[in-house]
Amino acid sequence: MNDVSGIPPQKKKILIMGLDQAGKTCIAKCLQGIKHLTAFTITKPTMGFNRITFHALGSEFIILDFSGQELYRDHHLKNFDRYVKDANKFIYVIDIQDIDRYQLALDYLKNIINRLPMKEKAAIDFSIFLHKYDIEWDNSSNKTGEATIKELIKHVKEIVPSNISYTIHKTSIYTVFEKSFIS
Ligand SMILES: Nc1nc2c(ncn2[C@@H]2O[C@H](COP(=O)(O)OP(=O)(O)OP(=O)(O)O)[C@@H](O)[C@H]2O)c(=O)[nH]1
Ligand SMILES: [Mg+2]
Repeated sequence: MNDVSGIPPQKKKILIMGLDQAGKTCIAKCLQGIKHLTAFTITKPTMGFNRITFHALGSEFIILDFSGQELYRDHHLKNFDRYVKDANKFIYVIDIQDIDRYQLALDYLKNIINRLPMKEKAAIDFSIFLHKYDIEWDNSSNKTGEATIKELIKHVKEIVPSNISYTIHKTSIYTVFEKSFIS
């Protein structure tokens, strides 16, 4: 479909992966510009994956929001080259409050990277979200908490090969509402 200028809108494909409960569906909603609180409090686990299409900034965005449940992880990995084909952005989400499952999250990341085709390895915009980095969590985190995150980042850097360019972000859905607070 053409836009008013006659130029076909650019399609941008974004993949979001990570373990179950990491916050991927909430992040997908943030990316769509959804900001009503119930969208983040009433969530149910994704089955398989959600395919979300929306238009913004003159582009058509397609988000593939994958379930992180164990039941689906192998299937996603087996079909990963098909899903990731022509993707512009890949977001891997780690729940930083789920310390007990850091290793599992790192193993899954490693498996995904191993299956990344050469073309996408070179071209994809790759981000790792250290998610649920809520203000309260940040404020309450003691030196041990900070050290744990530093260790996690160190492991992420060991896993992602140097030929992939990537960025690491501290994220929280609560920052979406930050500007609405009066005092
Ligand atoms: N504290 C906190 N909770 C969050 C944040 N983002 C999401 N959550 C909560 O985390 C839970 C899981 O969120 P989802 O977005 O459904 O998680 P998911 O990664 O899509 O999970 P699956 O679909 O099972 O793979 C929900 O109860 C959310 O409200 C965040 O930034 N901070
Ligand atoms: Mg989900």
